[in-house]
Amino acid sequence: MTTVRHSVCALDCPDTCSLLINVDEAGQGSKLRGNPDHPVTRGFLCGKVARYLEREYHPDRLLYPLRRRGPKGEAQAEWERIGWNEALDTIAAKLKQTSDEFGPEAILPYSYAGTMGTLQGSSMDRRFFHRLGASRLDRTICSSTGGAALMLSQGAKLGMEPEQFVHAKLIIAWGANVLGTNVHLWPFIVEARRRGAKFWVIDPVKNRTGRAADRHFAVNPGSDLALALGLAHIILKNGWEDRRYIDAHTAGFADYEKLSADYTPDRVAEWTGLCACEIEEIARVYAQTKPAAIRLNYGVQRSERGGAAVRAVAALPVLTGQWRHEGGGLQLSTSGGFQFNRAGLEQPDLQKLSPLGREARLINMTELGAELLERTAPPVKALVVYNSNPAAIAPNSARVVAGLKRRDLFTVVLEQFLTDTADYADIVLPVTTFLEHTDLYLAYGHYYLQMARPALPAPGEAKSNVEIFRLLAKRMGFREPCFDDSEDDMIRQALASESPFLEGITLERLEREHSVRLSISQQGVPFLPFADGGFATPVGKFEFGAEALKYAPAAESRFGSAELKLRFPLELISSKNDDSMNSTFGHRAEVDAQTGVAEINPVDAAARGIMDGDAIRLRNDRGQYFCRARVAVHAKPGVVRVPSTRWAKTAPGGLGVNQLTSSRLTDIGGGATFYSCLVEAELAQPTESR
Ligand SMILES: Nc1nc2c(c(=O)[nH]1)N[C@H]1C(S)=C(S)[C@@H](COP(=O)(O)OP(=O)(O)OC[C@H]3O[C@@H](n4cnc5c(=O)[nH]c(N)nc54)[C@H](O)[C@@H]3O)O[C@H]1N2
Ligand SMILES: Nc1nc2c(c(=O)[nH]1)N[C@H]1C(S)=C(S)[C@@H](COP(=O)(O)OP(=O)(O)OC[C@H]3O[C@@H](n4cnc5c(=O)[nH]c(N)nc54)[C@H](O)[C@@H]3O)O[C@H]1N2
Ligand code: SF4
Ligand SMILES: [Mo]
Repeated sequence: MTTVRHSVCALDCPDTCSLLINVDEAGQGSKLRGNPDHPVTRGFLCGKVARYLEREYHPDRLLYPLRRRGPKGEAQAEWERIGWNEALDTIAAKLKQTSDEFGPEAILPYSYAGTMGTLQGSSMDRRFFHRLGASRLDRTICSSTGGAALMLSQGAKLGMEPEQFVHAKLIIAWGANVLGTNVHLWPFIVEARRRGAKFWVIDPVKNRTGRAADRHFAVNPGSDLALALGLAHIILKNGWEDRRYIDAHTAGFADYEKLSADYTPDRVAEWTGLCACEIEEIARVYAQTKPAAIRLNYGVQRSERGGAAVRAVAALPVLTGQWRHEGGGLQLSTSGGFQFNRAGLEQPDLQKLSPLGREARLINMTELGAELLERTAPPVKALVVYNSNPAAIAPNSARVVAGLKRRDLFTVVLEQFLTDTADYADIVLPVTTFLEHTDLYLAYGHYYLQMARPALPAPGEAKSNVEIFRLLAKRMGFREPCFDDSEDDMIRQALASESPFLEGITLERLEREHSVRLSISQQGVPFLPFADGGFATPVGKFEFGAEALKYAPAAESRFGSAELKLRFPLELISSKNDDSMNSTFGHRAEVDAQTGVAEINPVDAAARGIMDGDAIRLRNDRGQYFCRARVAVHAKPGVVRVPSTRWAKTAPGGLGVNQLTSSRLTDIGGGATFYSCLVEAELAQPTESR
């Protein structure tokens, strides 16, 4: 008999879908689909996860612990299968030795959101590393800049509910590839349009979403700060602002008004590449259409002034009082609604019991290459990677790889597949997928909290991250009771929070209902986070923060360093591939085909003798990337777009696109600047794939 089980998609996506899967008596899964009863999933999945069972049952899934035999970095390295006892003993002995010899901070955990599960991502693992006294990781690779911006301006990472978008009469996707990266917002946009709403896109690239929009505004990369201030300039000049809302709920307005006075349409036109008339039009329509919604996504903050840009965009619904209306406001993230008891889950106080006896140093994950190659006192001598594939996805990857190749670095990788990073491991541990373990899920694109139980049995000897760190803790001799906690214990601890948003939500209720709307408003009443102020900054008001908002072009941009611009005249945007998820589907051949291209404008292609389909090379001082040219107007002149990312090992020469990107940090939040990157393109045959 086939039963239908519930699960949750754990991939790093705002939609956090509720899944249904058919499971037969032997535990074999079939027919994965979106839960029709979930208010945001609405019965469909994205293309990449609709086929997730292909990955689940893939012959290359890791099933047993492995020890390296060959040299580091060889994709075809010989691996020796070992037992769990031997693997865990080896790791524990090596971590002890490292800690004794160099101090515990010589150990570095490296993880991100390979699973968004709260337990598999930030519970037992954190306890383990805190108790060790290992270096702490500053998880900056994705959203820390935008997050810091929202915290400074709004005091909370809260935004519109997706359900409210249907009420908007104008929706602007601002650096947000909704159809590619957030497809469950789309039905709400479709419904809004059916009711007469306009849908506009602000993006240097006319991607899938831009092509489906009523209007597309091709801004220069990194110029959003200037654009947002330019819109404010026009709105204020015409008196279209909402004075009542500003007076009641904001701080620093006078300085902001003064600053925006400098951002005249003509100047902003120059910086953004839009014409002054377009800027005037956006300002007028946005200010005069109530309600208007902005879907801002993380594309905008991946450049040097990305934090200021997010703050300036977030100021627009405040300036115009859009927040007062159902269907008005902005969504960048909803994750601030999920106010778990983090201290209970992660137990940072365990650091006091470590040999260090204090809080450990913080290492920025975006700077992994330099950290592995240059850090001293102590150097990083042991690296434990899980939920991430830094050899492919971290910027300036030539440096990352050089670090991973160090023979004196002991590297453990917890993985489902032999990724680029696993190729540099000393020990690889096989882990479960989200279909195989228990977890608790927040979301960053809606307000439903979900729990999933294992729907399928773990294959081979795969174990979950939680289980592995629990076993390692025993091996290290850690006796604190928190290392005995079960998954259910930890879910209860996470929910034991003072937050009113979690009121009435228990493990038992999650078990029954699978998905529970946070207690953000009464049943049937829309959640309007800032309709009546309610900003959570120290002063309780929206902080315009004018002192931090002055526009300056990024060093690596068309208005940046003249010397660089001369040698590398094209701006590279290596934004998300529509049909994969970072490097997670790197084993799929079609992902290589999709990501192995560079979209280049006909003007730029012609100037270089490049024709559609030609083998080309993108290069700068950091590295090179071989791919095929797709000559198309999708990328505006001066911009090259590479859909990202893939496994580097299946790319020509074993070189991924992050050979080109820089590890320079953003203005706030210590974030990565993937989209501030200058390159040159030229005809070139790819070198052999390794
Ligand atoms: N299909 C798919 N979905 C995904 C992912 C994936 O890899 N594939 N990844 C997931 C992850 S980890 C994340 S963080 C989210 C990210 O979701 P998004 O933020 O939507 O994705 P990005 O591709 O980073 O950027 C969105 C858009 O920003 C544009 N952009 C780049 N620079 C600028 C700029 O300076 N100004 C403006 N206005 N726009 C700019 C890009 O051209 C791109 O179209 O998506 C998640 N969902
Ligand atoms: N050029 C360029 N680089 C980028 C970006 C870009 O847009 N352009 N985007 C950046 C962004 S926004 C992000 S978020 C990062 C994403 O980078 P990563 O967080 O590294 O994401 P993935 O590449 O998808 O790798 C996640 C890995 O986690 C593994 N995994 C999944 N579940 C589990 C589990 O339960 N346990 C363990 N141990 N492993 C698991 C998967 O098998 C997969 O190999 O990439 C960044 N890099
Ligand atoms: S990746 Fe996103 S859209 Fe696709 S199934 Fe998972 S949560 Fe849903
Ligand atoms: Mo991300």
